Amino acid sequence: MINFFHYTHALIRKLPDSFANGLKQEAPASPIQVLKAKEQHRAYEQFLRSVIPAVFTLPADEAFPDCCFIEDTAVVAGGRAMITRPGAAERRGEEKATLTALLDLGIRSLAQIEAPGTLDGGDVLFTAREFLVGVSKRTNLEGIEQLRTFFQDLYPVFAVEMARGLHLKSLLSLLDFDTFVISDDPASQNAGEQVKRLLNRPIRVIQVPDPVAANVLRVGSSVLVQAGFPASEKIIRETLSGSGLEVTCLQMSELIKADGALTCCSILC
Ligand code: CIR
Repeated sequence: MINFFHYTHALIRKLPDSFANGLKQEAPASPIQVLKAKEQHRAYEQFLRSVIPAVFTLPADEAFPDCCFIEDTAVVAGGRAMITRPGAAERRGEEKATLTALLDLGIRSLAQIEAPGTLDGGDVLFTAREFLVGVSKRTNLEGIEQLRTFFQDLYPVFAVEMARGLHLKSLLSLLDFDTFVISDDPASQNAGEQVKRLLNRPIRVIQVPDPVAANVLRVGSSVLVQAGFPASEKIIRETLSGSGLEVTCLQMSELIKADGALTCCSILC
């Protein structure tokens, strides 16, 4: 438990030239600037390299504009990997490169979500004790059942109904053991209420005003937060004050336009 956030390996995948053609819930207010997106993604990679000993960068595949959102292609925990079957048909196939990379990392206990199951890694929040999995447009009950079966001897799986939002981790994320971040958005609050009911132990829920800021990435003693949301950043900094955890802010404006969050650009194990 004590080492939970101290990952030794990370997988990331380059941001492709075709990035602007990726899936979006809504057309962004201004067009995606791909070169800027690449810079932002490189800064993310640099951050990971500063806190994780072994970071492996997979090449982009131009046929998959969303391929940099590698989190959606596998769930890795307890030395095992569940390769996903992404909920968006356009993204099916991205997971093949992740499978090869995880085999190269020496992970031998692998399974794959089979049709009609679908599951995106962005819907899977691992707390070190259990999985919380969003039932979303991308992840269905069949996919969740397959995840549950694969990990049944290690971790329980709890399904969280999502009123709205792309992925569960766009509604809430983990700041520390038993400390979750949610936003003022009703869908995020609803997810937070369900998590409180599902987990039979006291948890702390921190609320921030900006929906995008509900997705933080905790690695070791660092917490990565979205730059550009000062009110949310202040709350997170105040929460962490005196904890020994260090906040790093990254500007990810171009990835946000493609519904990308901070957790979605890596698989950590
Ligand atoms: C998609 O719609 O699939 C991508 N444009 C964004 C995926 C973001 N993934 C994540 O937050 N886990």
